[in-house]
Amino acid sequence: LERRCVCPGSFDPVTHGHLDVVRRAAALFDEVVVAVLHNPAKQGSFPVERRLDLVRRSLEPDLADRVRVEAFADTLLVDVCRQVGAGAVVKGLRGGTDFAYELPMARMNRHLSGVETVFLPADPTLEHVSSSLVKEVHRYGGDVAGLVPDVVLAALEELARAADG
Ligand code: COD
Repeated sequence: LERRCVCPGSFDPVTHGHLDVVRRAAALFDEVVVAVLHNPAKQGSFPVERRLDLVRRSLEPDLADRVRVEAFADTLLVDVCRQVGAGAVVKGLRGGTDFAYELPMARMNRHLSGVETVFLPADPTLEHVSSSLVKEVHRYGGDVAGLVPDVVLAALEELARAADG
C-alpha cells in the first residue's frame, strides 16, 4: 500500500521552512505531492510555473523520486487529495496564529472528504520564515540568504530588477 500525502501551499516563493516540512513529510509517507494552490487571500508575486520550477530545483536529489511537484488551478484541496490518491495533508505550524488559521481548514477538509491533516511543529530555527516576510525583507535590502535556497535568492534578485526597470 502506497501511503501518499499532500503538502499544499502558495510557495510564492518556496523557503527553507516549506522544504523542511516536505523533507519531514517524506520521512512519514511513501510519496509526497507538493501542491501549488491558489490562496484567494493572497496576490501572487511569482507566476505558478516559476514557483513549480523553484520548488523542483530546491529539492535534494535523494527526495526527487518520491516528491512530486504540481500546480492545481482553482480547486479545493480535498479534490487535489482525491485526484492524487492522498489520505492526508501535511502542514507545518509556526505558532498560534498558524494554528488558528489552519484548524478550521483542517476540520473543513475532514468534513468534506474525510481527509486528515497532520501538523508538524516548525523547526525553531525556521519559525520566523514565511514567503511574505522573505519578500518584504529582501525588497528593502535585508539579507535573506539563509532562509531560502540559492535559486530562490536569484529569483528574488530578478524580481527586484524587473520592478526597478
Ligand atoms: N515552517 C514550517 N512550516 C511552514 C513554514 C515554516 N517556516 N512556512 C510555511 N510553512 C508551511 C505551513 O504549513 C503552510 O501551511 C504551508 O507551508 C504553506 O504556506 P504558504 O504560505 O506557501 O501557503 P498558504 O498558507 O498561502 O496556503 C494556503 C492554501 C493554498 C493551502 C489554502 O488556501 C488552500 O487549501 N486553498 C485551496 C482551496 C481550498 O481548498 N479552500 C478551502 C479550504 S478549507
